[in-house]
Amino acid sequence: MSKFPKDFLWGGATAANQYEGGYLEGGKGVNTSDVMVGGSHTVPRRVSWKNPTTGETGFTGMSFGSPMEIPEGAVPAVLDGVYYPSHEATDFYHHYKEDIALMGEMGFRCFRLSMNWARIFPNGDDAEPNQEGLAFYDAVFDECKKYGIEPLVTMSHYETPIALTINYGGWKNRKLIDFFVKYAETVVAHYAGKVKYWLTFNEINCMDMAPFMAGGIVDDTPQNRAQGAHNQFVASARVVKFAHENYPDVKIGQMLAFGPVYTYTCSPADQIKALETSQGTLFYSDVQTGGFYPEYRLIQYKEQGIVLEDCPEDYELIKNYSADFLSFSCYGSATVSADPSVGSVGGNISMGVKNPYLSSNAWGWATDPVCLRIACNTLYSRYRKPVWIVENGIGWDDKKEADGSVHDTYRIDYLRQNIESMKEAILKDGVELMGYTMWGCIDLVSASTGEMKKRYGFVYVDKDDNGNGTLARSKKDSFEWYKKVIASDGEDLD
Ligand code: BGP
Repeated sequence: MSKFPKDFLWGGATAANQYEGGYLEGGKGVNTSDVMVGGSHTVPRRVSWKNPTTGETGFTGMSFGSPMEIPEGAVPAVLDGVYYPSHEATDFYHHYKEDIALMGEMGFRCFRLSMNWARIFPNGDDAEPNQEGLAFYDAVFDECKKYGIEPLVTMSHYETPIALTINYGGWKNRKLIDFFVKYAETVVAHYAGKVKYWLTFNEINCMDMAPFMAGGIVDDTPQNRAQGAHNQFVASARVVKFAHENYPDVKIGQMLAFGPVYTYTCSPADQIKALETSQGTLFYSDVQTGGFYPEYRLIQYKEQGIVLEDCPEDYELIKNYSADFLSFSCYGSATVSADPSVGSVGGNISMGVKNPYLSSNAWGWATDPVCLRIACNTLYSRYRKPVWIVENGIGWDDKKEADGSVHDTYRIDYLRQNIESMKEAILKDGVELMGYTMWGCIDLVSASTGEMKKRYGFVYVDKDDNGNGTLARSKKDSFEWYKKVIASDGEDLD
């Protein structure tokens, strides 16, 4: 048998902060992604700030090797005359009918999108939700239903209402737990019957690399990262509890940024390096999906003098209400070396050394088609819970021809090999894999660089890095190819 299961959830993935646009429309508040300007693969993205008393303005890095430093008295802020890629993004807000129709045409069974927290609770701590925001997603889910598309909804994908950063310090503050849980309970209840699958935080382990993106935290210290992660774990567990007690059909999943870790050589020192690097990621799934705080992390906290603001009930919640399934993004593997002279190269969030067996795209992300099988096995065997690949794909500076076509053979080749790898995970290894949503199915803004030219989609969107373009949609060659893949349940990959 060379087919995927009939109920396999084929589809694509997006995120509000990179796709939706509609900045301040329909009562939406400002969020952390709204203050991020664009960069490139050599220039890191920055955050704009303003001192409300003196009027002074400026820009700062936001991790990924460019530390966040905002002067005393200043706060992250949207500045006049500055271009912010997320404000319009690729305008799903006004194109959702057209886009969902294209997804329907490809035969999508699932569409992963995120809900913009500040569209529902504009300041994060509002007493009542914004009805216009709720109505927007109602319309989106109704549209999905027309095509038989199951939504998979991330509650927070790299955005936090900016007022929660300014007034509370972001996720380092335990008060955020209550605000998030209120938001989550509101949307789970409101969309009951329309949305079955939810993810609480996108790539929760990004807290260790970019806490402003992951948790609206400006003062980036090991203590604040640890507290921010802890607070998100507790919030996730409370959401699982709420869903289990009130909406037994609803499933709440974890979302982890994951890539198998390879050793550069077979030296024992490299194996230890790989073990420790893996622990850095698996800590997040051990807690959220496994339900336990692993000893290796607690020992580290002790050594670093990190003391969590917690209470015994936190650990009871974490243990009793772990995630129903484990979803993850996987763009490739990371290769590590214990020898600093080997040098490092950038990768998807995590750094690694160059693997001589793998090729990379223009942004230096190594592509490793077989690693999905390894990733599925590692995560499934560790927790014995269903897994779901909710991001995978290849960023490319696609060229649109005069007739609107895009010949993205490289994308088809990449996806074919990745799909073969998943197929082996299911058919040879028996992994319970729920679905596959390719990242950025309709072109959108890059999270790491803010660029438009790092495109992932089956559908090209006419927009450039400076915000110019008609936003017209056109099908790439991969569109028809993916349609055929889905229609044949993954059998026809030619
Ligand atoms: C993941 C994020 C996404 C997405 C993707 C591709 O880490 O969850 O938001 O953007 O990576 O990254 P990029 O957009 O930087 O190419």
